[in-house]
Amino acid sequence: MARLTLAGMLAVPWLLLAGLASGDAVSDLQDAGRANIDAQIAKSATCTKENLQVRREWGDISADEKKAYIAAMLCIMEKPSKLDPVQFPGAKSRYDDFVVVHMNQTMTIHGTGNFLSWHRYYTWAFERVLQTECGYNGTQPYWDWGRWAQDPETSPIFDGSETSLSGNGEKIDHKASGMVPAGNGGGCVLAGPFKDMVVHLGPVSPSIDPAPPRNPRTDGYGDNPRCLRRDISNQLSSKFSRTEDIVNLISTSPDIGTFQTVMQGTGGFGVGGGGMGVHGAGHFTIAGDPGGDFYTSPNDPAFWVHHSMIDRTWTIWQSQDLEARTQVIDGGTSMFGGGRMASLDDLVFLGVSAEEVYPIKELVSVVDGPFCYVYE
Ligand SMILES: [Cu+2]
Repeated sequence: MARLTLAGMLAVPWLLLAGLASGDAVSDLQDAGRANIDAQIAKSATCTKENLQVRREWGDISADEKKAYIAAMLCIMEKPSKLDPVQFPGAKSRYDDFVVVHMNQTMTIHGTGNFLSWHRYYTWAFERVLQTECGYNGTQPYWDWGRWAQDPETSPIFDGSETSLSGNGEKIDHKASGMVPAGNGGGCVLAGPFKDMVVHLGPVSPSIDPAPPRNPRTDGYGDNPRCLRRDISNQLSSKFSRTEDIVNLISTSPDIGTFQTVMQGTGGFGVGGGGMGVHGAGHFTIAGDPGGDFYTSPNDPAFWVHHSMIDRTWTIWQSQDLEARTQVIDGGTSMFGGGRMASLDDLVFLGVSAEEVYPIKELVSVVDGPFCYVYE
């Protein structure tokens, strides 16, 4: 706690300076680190200026680009699953394959040393499947939480229009669920491209009132067809994922352990506490079912813009000092402890979502290993 309070105090003069500069303070940090990434590209044998992909914010891409991304997602929701239907009867589509791999590994990829690298590879694998199996020509967009923190419901991501990722759920009478406040929706998503989406897997760890129907199987892999529900509001985003929260996270985390812990939330919702962290704030701003379910959250189509922003934030943090901040991880191998410390040589498996298995050390740079992309 003392360290976080101190970090908060150190951030104050920085924020005052940032406030005077034009533009977004997170983008300023991104721009400041870009030369370091460009220098790395110049030395790379696999990632060059020619094959470099650029990921952009949802609000900064054109209507046609948004529609192409949405169409590719709808396309992989139509492609058959590659998983065994006896073992995973609820996995109906290629999209569901990604949900299953996350469900399978939930306990060993959160609050662990591989959290950031695992989700980087996972988001990249999803982007690649959109490109290779559904002819998508674009890249994975991201959701800049700070840009829309005061009113996510009217953001171009969640405004319910045909160029959004669908909007809030229908407003229903409901209560808070654990740490998740009752938002402005709670019911089925009724507008936008994903209004007819059918969720099959889970729930496993739902955090929405009323609770979704139970899965026919205790492991959540059974078929449990239901609507997509959301419960969006600004209650968390306006407190925990503002631009200044992101800047604070990036500029006051001296090491990877601090960075990933503060990002994932350290509890302590008062002044100086880590609160929900930008990771939890993003997930529980979407909320609902499956968005608020720790295991099945990737089943909400907005998962990917959120995790792309997680990855962007990590990339910006790394780019401030690439030498010291690339080949470093911290943490164990199990969420509940009891495992050993994670190692850069630990392998990341994504089952049928990605054929290649990489050690973490090849997944820590956005311009090395399988990756060749930057954020703008
Ligand atoms: Cu996850």
